[in-house]
Amino acid sequence: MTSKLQEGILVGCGNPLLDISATVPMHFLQGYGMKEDDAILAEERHMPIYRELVENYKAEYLAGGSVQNSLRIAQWILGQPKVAVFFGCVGKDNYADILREKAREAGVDAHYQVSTDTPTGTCAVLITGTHRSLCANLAAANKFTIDHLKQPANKALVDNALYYYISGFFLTVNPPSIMSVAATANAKQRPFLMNLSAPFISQFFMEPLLKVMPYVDIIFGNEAEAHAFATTQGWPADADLREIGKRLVALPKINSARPRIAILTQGCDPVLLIQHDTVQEFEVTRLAVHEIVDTNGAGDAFVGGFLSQYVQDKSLDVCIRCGNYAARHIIMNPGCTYSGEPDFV
Ligand code: 26A
Repeated sequence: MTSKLQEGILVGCGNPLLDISATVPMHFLQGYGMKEDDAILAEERHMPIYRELVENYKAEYLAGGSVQNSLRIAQWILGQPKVAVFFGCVGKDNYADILREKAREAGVDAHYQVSTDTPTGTCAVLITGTHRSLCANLAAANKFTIDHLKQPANKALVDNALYYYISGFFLTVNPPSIMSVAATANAKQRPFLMNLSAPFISQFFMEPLLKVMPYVDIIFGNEAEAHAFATTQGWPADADLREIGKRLVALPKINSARPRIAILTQGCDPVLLIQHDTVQEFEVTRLAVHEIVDTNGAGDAFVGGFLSQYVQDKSLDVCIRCGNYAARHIIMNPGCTYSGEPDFV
């Protein structure tokens, strides 16, 4: 438990998704043209996956959606409800009720837009050993509109926050909302944090990503996402993660008084913190294979742990240590869920 923070100090926008998670054989992935440790948007040909997981693979239902995961984890560590506010769009159905309840239990102040004609989004989580592959059917999540953020009560929440976090995933849904939150953050000189989220975001949504990048104070990503960004930008093919990080922080920035920071994770290899042209490494304590339940949500949990300290104005090394702590915990639990009380010190 921490000292009292302002309610709603942290605002996030994203896709509220219910995860449908199961362990599957490799041929199941291959049958759908999917790769291990990837994340994609569902196309028509992927639609049977969800029913198959439930009928043939004893699927579990878990609260998901990348930003909402991060905020739930931040709340778990903070132990004070309603520090984090979440915006996203759900349907009017049982899945939305589950997400709402899980957000509430965690202490996240979720303000969902509700689509009456589209079901709540789902994400198939295909577990193969220590890998996970995600296939999101955004459904109602894709119906989010900027009007929701313009409603007076929600606008007040955005205006009053001191920290903002939006995933790259949300670029597939509503770039104008992202630009509007980024502009608010910039006008008030408050940090705006973003995530590269998945290789396909850099591959197919580079244009809106580059539009928002000048507003991004902290960019998160893993090695595959950073490499996808570098490749799409045409950066040298032999650029390693350190070099990519340095180039990410050097991209144009509106508020040049606060230089961009990049934080790049690489599974059980050290986390890289890149500021200016310096790179610092943070060791990750490696889990034994038998301790791993699944790696779904590990990246989100890292960000959640980071945010829980960042909103308390802790130093970056404490933030990153807490990110590693949270990711480790989530890997030892199904999906992006936690058990017991946090014991981060
Ligand atoms: C736009 N896409 C593809 C997505 C997602 C997503 N969250 C938002 N948008 N694809 C997968 N996820 C979520 O990522 C978490 C693991 O990092 C899943 O719901 C899962 O909980």
